[in-house]
Amino acid sequence: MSENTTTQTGSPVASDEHSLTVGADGVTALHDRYLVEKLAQFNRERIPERIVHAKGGGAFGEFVVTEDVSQYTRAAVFQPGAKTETLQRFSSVAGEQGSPDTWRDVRGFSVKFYTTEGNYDIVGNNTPVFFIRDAIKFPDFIHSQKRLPGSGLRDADMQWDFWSLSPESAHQVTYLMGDRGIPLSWREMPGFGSHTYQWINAAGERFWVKYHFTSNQGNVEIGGSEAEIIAGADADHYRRDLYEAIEAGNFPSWDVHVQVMPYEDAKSYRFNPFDLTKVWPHADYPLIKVGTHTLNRNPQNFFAEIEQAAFSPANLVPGIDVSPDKMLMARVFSYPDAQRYRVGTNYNQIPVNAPHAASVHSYTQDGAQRHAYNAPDVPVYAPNSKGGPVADAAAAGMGSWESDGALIRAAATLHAEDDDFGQAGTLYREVYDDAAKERFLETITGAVGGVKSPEIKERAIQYWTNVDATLGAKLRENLATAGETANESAEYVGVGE
Ligand code: HDE
Repeated sequence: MSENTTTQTGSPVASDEHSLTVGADGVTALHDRYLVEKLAQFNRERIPERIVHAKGGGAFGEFVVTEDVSQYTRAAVFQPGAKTETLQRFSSVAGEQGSPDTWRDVRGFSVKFYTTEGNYDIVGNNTPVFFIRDAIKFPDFIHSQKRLPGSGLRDADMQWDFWSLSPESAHQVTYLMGDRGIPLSWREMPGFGSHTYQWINAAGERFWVKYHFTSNQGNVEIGGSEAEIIAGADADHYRRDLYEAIEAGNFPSWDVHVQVMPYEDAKSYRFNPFDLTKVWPHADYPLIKVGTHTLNRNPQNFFAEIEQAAFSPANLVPGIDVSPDKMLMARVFSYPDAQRYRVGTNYNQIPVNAPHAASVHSYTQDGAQRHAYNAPDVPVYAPNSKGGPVADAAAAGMGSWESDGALIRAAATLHAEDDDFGQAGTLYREVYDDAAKERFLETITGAVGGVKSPEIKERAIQYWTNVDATLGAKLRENLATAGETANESAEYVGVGE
């Protein structure tokens, strides 16, 4: 037998079909407390969607360490044989909550590890690089990829104006306009931590690392026209694919690798290793396997467990720290700030965000929606002589780096081979085969073809000429012959972060 419907405070209610009225046809009584509660709760069902990465999906899983990387990090989550519960969320960047999954875009790849030393989050993407290298440009970048203030429409001119005036974007845009821009599913794409992070071993030695998640389902991509059909037929294609695969017991997995750079190499490496627009070629720093991450459990409640999931690069554990990447340092502020606004001050007490295997002892207290609290005899201040929790630098296992100088606003130091277009050109020339190059040209012809301003269009052609002169010439030729038709067939790029 099913249970009685109740109010939020647990008392049985009379009807889910009829409001309380004066006679069958009369006015509605305001003291129909259940009707009022039901409508009021309904009005408050939505929380602000994420400003970026609004559309997504996710699942729970397990990370198992199969190798020994203990010479690089003391983090418990990466010690040989360790098994850790995880939550992963995938997302598109620029589209809103209901936007089609298969719009061309970068995909978010966030993993929360519920480790014995506290939660550790890797909040990355399916590409190893990013569009910009200084956080101060991020809001402008995102504005240019979202919607015009007047019409509320996406706009190719804004996108290409920003990109062509921000040459550091070339490498990421080359990934985005390439096959990587539309995976067939979240299961069939790779993930990257993208930034350089710091690992610290038990002896206190420091290393720079980059994370790579290699899909055991392979990387499968689809073309623009197939993606458009799927977008129309099933806007939730990725979300459905992941959910159904897991329901069917077909658990997707990724092998987790790191590239490890000795601490001292950073100073003289040919690319600035803290520049998020650059990769470290594998020939310089090969992939070292760590373990395997498997998703094996669907959420029971999408809102409670996925929408309210709060990922942050600030969620670090002993033996892992950030690096001097200007983007990363700003993200450490931005994500918890976003969660306090989006979910609420005490968002870390919601079950999906609370640590599982570690316990919380802190001097923070109160605030909206507080659930957890200290025992009454725990002092509310530190330092104290009453046996309250004590901070311990050794236990925190923090990283560090040497830094000195006056406060200035300047670009980071260029290393020997740093330039904006070099690695983009290498990706296009050496990684893309002939067929991929053809598809790439077709995609950028459609995308640049959508630009109305001749000045911005010319700058966009120059941008691709800087990536590769032959590519630029072909694009110019295509746009000239396509003429007006290029405008009509412009591919919409749902690109963002
Ligand atoms: Fe994000 N980003 N981001 N980002 N990002 C957010 O956090 C931000 C960046 C990424 O599954 C927001 O909770 C700034 C790089 C993912 O819930 C926000 C900067 C990379 C997700 C935010 C960046 C990412 C986000 C939106 C420039 C890949 C989804 C709401 C410094 C390496 C996480 C929220 C999830 C989400 C800010 C750049 C990936 C606003 C300021 C680089 C996967 O806080």
